[in-house]
Amino acid sequence: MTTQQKTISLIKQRQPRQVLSGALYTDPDVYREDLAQIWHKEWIFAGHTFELEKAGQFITLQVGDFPVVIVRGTDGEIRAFHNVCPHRGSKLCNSSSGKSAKLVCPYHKWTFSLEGKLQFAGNMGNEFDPQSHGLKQVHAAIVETYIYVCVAETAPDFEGFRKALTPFVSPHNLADCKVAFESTIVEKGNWKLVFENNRECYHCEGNHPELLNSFVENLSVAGVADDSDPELSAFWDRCETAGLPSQMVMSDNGQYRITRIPLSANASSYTMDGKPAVNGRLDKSGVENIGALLYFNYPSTWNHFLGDHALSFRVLPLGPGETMVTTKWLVHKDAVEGVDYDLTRLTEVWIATNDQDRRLVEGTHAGVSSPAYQAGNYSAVAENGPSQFDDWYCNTMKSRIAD
Ligand code: 3BY
Ligand code: FES
Ligand code: FE
Repeated sequence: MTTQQKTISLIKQRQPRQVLSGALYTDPDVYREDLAQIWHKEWIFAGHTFELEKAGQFITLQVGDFPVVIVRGTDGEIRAFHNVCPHRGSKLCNSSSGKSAKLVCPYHKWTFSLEGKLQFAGNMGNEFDPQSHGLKQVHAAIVETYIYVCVAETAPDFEGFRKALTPFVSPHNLADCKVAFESTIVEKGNWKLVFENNRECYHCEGNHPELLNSFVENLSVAGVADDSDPELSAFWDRCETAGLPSQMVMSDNGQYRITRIPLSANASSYTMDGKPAVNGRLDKSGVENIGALLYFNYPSTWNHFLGDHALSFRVLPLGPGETMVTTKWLVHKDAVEGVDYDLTRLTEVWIATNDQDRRLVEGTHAGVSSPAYQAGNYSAVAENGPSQFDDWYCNTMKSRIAD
């Protein structure tokens, strides 16, 4: 049986609302197919434009098998390249971010312009044509400071997502932001467990005391709310009247969802007391309590936009049982640490929450690795989110692997 046949037969065994079987989380062949059919084909969130403010600033990331570098050119354009030297294949940039006038390969010092052209290659003889040895470009697309990359030869449509997201995020003025703090953790669990965990708050009551100072579970989080909840409708109306699109939007295939949710009664931010962490506001709506605008885009990101700051989360798979989660706390670029915000106060809730989620994911990965694990069923009340994620995953894999 090929890895494709094995993967698709496991996927086809899944019943509606059933949790995935153990092999779908742990089998290295399934992981290979997850990379081939999803991570190597989809648009993946890489970072924010304001992390690459000046020419020569770069960030790197690993998209499955593909090392990628993203750099701002001297012409101001942001480009993504395969982070692989066309000489003998060395990785070009090894740090996760930096600034450099040229991209110089550490091995034999081939030197590339910020636009990817080979400008120097010593001792290559007269026949050698530098023009045909430039860096290989990777698709890049930007929406509201979010840089997405796609390592496939042909990238899927980005415009539908761009059109959906832009009106929601644009009032939050992310272009005026900076990264106040960034954390990267490695969770010893499959990437699908990380996203399933993110898609429900059934576990919040028992695990996230800090987050629950402000977060309240809401059906629209799961992407199943109709507008029959009068409190939610009133909240959406209030925000939309003030120029903040809020009512839930979900893509037809379930890959992305955008919605605004109210926070608990006296909270407007993810802090221990629920009060803002940052002086000043990102939005200009004038509405005091705008709750949290949430967006996820499978397979690589979920996000929260509050009145005073925003949070982006990036998920990258490192192996069948290892996933990297990078969190960025975004504040207005003029906000001064220690004056306009206290870094501990800004970050403590989600640092604690991420660590709690890491432990849940790791415990679940260990459990689903047991030969005794049998796939259970999601709650019809509290677990629509992870069930929706699994539907998207299974449907996407089915549509790409012929049987
Ligand atoms: O528990 C979590 O990871 C988060 C909280 C906000 C959305 N999600 C349910
Ligand atoms: Fe990059 Fe040789 S591998 S210069
Ligand atoms: Fe959680």
